[in-house]
Amino acid sequence: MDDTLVLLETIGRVGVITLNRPKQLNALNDGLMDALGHALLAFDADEAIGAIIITGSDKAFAAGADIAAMAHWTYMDVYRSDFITRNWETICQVRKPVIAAVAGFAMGGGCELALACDIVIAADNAKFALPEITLAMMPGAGGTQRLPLAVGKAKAMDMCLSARTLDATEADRYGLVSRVVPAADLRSTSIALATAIAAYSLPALMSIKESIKRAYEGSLAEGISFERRQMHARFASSDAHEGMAAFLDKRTPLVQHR
Ligand code: DAK
Repeated sequence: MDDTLVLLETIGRVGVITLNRPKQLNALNDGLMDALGHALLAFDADEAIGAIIITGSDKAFAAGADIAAMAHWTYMDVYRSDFITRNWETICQVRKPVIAAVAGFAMGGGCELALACDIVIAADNAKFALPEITLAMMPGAGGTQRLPLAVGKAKAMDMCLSARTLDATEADRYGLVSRVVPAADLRSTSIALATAIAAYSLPALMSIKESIKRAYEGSLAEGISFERRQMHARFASSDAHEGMAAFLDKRTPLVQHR
């Protein structure tokens, strides 16, 4: 495992995980998701940790799944390897509170990662989108299920079907984030919040988290399973391969509706 892909800090009872692929705007690939999952499980198992923060850089929380990695995958590749399910959802096993501290771009899989966290603190420069449709792809890490729960069907449809980007203020108004802070205060606010949470009784925190998740996750598993297979099928689409190739070539995709 490449342990440079996430940076780890312990601040009192708070574990901080910083996504660290700056040149790719923290685009999420298997290596990064393996490292993130490993770090999450380690902090979750650590008796001295009461809350966890996931953050990125000033410019990007994460700009989505790594398009360069996915561009040549086929349906058989992603179906047989169970892409995403295999190693991207470790965060769902974490019992301690997880805070996403988001500055800059939270696009695609990055937005989905934030949605999978328990609390989202947004810097005032944060941007949220599920722009997979521009690649003839679709959200595949829970976005079509968790986004409507967060913002409602109408806003979720708007974001997923039109690739609309929300700024931090809109994301706050729609309920996608918990609060917005000046970018310069993102780290200190997130650490202060995590520290306050981590001072409370851990079993009580875990019980509350588990109960709130129960409020909506009953049907979520089924929805995500359905979404995953739909997303895998995107790799059978020539438009999707053209969309990803066009992004990498920095040109407009030629959409043929196939
Ligand atoms: N993947 C790979 N590289 C990326 C990337 C990405 N998602 N986003 C940015 N980069 C790279 C760029 O290619 C560029 O690399 P170089 O050209 O320097 O080598 C570098 O990061 C800097 O990006 P830009 O030059 O584009 O920076 P800008 O500030 O001009 O623009 C941007 C920032 C975030 C607006 C832009 O980079 C952008 O539009 N990025 C793509 C955003 C996007 O479409 N994200 C969604 C990706 S699809 C699945 C589950 C989940 C998913 C898929 C499948 N399954 C269950 C199967 C999720 C899919 C997605 O997330």
